Amino acid sequence: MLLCSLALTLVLLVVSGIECDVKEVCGGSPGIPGSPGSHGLPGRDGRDGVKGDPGPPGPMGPPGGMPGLPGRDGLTGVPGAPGERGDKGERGEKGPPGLPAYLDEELQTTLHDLRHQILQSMGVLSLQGSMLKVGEKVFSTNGQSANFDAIRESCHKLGGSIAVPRSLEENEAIASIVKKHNTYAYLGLTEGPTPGVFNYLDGDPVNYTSWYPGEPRGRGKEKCVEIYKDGQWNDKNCLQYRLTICEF
Ligand code: MAN
Ligand code: CA
Repeated sequence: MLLCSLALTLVLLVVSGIECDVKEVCGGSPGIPGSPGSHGLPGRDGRDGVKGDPGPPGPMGPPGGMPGLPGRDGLTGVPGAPGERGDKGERGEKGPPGLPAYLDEELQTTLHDLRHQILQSMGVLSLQGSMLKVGEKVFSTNGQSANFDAIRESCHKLGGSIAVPRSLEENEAIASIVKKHNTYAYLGLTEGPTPGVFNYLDGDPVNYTSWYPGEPRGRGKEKCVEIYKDGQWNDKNCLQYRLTICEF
């Protein structure tokens, strides 16, 4: 107890800064806190706050405003179907008179070029054995065999006709093709109403023949003519398969 009072007095003395003699005193326990004081006066206004977010859009206004401006043009549509062909126009006016052909340089150049190209083509075809030229005629085969009517038809479709020799030279040319293909060929000749009398297909009577000895001997029963490898002819029925040789 003595120690306690001494200590307290010392503390009090040091806190108050007053020097005094140490006395032997001891206090009681602390009392209960007093009630809070009344509220102070309101403080001054604070500074302005930061600006708030924009509010939601307002409700639509009443009708009756001016109509808006027209919108922009739409995209271009897909093209329509082509129209029907128009009527043929009238014939144009006659042009000015042209140059005589022999003075027309462009025409002469074209003719020269065409002649050259035709000769080139014929040279190649001859070398390949695809055509055989005799005078004005050209003989050619596709290497296929067929009956007389079929051969006539295929030659006609190509703008030619079934080969028929009208001279020894032409006969030899056709015979050389027959020899090469080792197949007899029909010729462009048929027997007329008179047995043993043969005509070209245009009806003209034949003026060159190369009958095998003893032929024709079909006497109306063999209306077509075949040519052998040696160039001699035999009258024959028209339904055999013989080499197609055309002339142009
Ligand atoms: C067969 C046929 C006839 C031909 C005689 C010749 O019968 O080819 O066309 O005249 O042979 O013997
Ligand atoms: Ca015969």
